[in-house]
Amino acid sequence: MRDFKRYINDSSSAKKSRIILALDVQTSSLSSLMSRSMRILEETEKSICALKLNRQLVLPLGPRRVAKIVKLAHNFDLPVIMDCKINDIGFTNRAIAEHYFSLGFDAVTANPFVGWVGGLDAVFQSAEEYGAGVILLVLMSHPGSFEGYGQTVIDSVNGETSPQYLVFAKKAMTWNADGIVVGATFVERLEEIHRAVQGKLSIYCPGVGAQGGKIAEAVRSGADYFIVGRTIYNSDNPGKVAEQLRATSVARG
Ligand code: BMP
Repeated sequence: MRDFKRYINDSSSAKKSRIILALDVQTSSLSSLMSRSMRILEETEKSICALKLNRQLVLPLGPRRVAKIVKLAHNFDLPVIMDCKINDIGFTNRAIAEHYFSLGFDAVTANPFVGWVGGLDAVFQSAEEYGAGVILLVLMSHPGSFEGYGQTVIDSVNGETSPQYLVFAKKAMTWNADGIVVGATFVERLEEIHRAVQGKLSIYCPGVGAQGGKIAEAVRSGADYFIVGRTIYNSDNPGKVAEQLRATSVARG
């Protein structure tokens, strides 16, 4: 059975890249959406270590075409993450996770706000059965993220207070998650979370480029992988931009 952490780590070493392509392209017709998505993946595959799909691609394309994109990525030895941010009761969560794993996805994202018992336990069980990964949202990249992930919470056992994102980072370690999502837009918080997880969890950072975050700063603050969409696929030359980002993602100092 495949281990997702090893799969993406090996891919990252082989490609010398920490860039994950977020293929969120939007076009006026379904056929151009498929061809453009495939073309951008082909143009960038040498510079990325994984592919991430979100629902703005999966909903219009449907399962059959999505499976083709997943297969193309696998032909390039790239793991594929479904960014479905699972967020429901366990019964529903399991069904969602199983549909994506059956299409060939190697990992899903999920929201720790729903908790473990009767919530995310089903996602982790399903992932284990399929040899897939689960990546948890710890601090999202948009400003409103602090309304939830940035709240100060009180521990019901010892009365200590801490930010919600640190509680989620600790839960992610307890639950043996395959990684956590932290916005590259908040480098000080990224550093704080990096210290808290002590290298035990890979940190996936969206928010560079279009959302204002910077790869070099986030690397210094403990980011392991960068999720990049618009900066790559909206450029005139996605292959060249992905290659520039790849070089920055692995540069020292
Ligand atoms: P872009 O580089 O175009 O901003 O894309 C970022 C991608 O990462 C999008 O698919 C978005 O849904 C996702 N994402 C994010 O931007 N912030 C988060 O906190 C979590 C995400 O999954």
